[in-house]
Amino acid sequence: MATQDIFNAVVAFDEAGVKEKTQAELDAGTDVESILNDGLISAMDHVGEKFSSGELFVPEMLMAAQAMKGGLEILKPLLASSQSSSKGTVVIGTVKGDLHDIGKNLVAMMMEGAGFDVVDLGVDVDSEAFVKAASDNNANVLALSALLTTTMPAMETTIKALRDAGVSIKTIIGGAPVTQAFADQIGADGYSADAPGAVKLVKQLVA
Ligand code: B12
Repeated sequence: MATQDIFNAVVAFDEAGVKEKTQAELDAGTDVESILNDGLISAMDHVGEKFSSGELFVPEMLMAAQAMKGGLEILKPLLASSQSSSKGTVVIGTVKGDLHDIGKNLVAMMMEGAGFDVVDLGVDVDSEAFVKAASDNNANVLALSALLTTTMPAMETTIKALRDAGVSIKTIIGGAPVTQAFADQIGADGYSADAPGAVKLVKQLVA
């Protein structure tokens, strides 16, 4: 099975190999969904499981995600035209006052890898911008990241702003200082401590 070669290249953090094998597979006539699901996404699921069990760490997850992105770049135009692959839309960003984006980027990459459309608003995003993007994109989930205890209150402000604006959307939060208890306290729909967990959470919320 040649999609196994793509899987193996992602797991080996070999971005050039992923690109080359993805293109070769397309040229050979393999359908886009098989390349995405059996090659790229299953490899990221595998990496996520290894991370959860403590066999791989954040740098390896980032390298795998980067390698996978190489394949996604090649598939993206074809996926956009088929329109059947999107599992939903996620708006993501780091909250107002906070410039940390490594974890947020990792969550965004893994969401893309899992087949979601991701609208990444970047860092230092105020609640008005989150509300506008959630509404404009008719998004299913809003994902908020914060790495500073001083910026965590901006998550609550954003969730309140969504309610006040009457935008119906699931909210998830994360980042090193964030906890499930805090998520419960501010009325977020979900919390995860890591990127693979964030993907699982979103899959449950949009199911
Ligand atoms: C790298 C870093 C920086 C870099 C950020 C670069 C960048 N482009 O992101 C720079 C140097 C810019 C920086 C600046 C500052 N930092 Co800093 N920084 C860090 C550091 C060392 C690593 C963060 C990181 O990237 N971790 C790796 C990623 C992969 O992990 P992660 O972000 O936690 O993300 C994972 C999960 O949390 C989760 N996740 C993340 N987001 C989301 C979102 C959702 C929805 C979900 C479900 C899950 C999820 O999934 C991710 C992947 O598994 C941390 C220490 C630490 N160990 O956390 C301090 C740390 C966060 N920084 C800290 C501080 C104090 C600052 C500064 C105030 C320092 C200063 N005096 O200027 C400034 C603030 C700037 C600002 N306004 O934001 C403190 C925060 C203390 C606190 N409790 O508030 C920390 C904890 C360091 C410390 N021990 O004191 N920092």
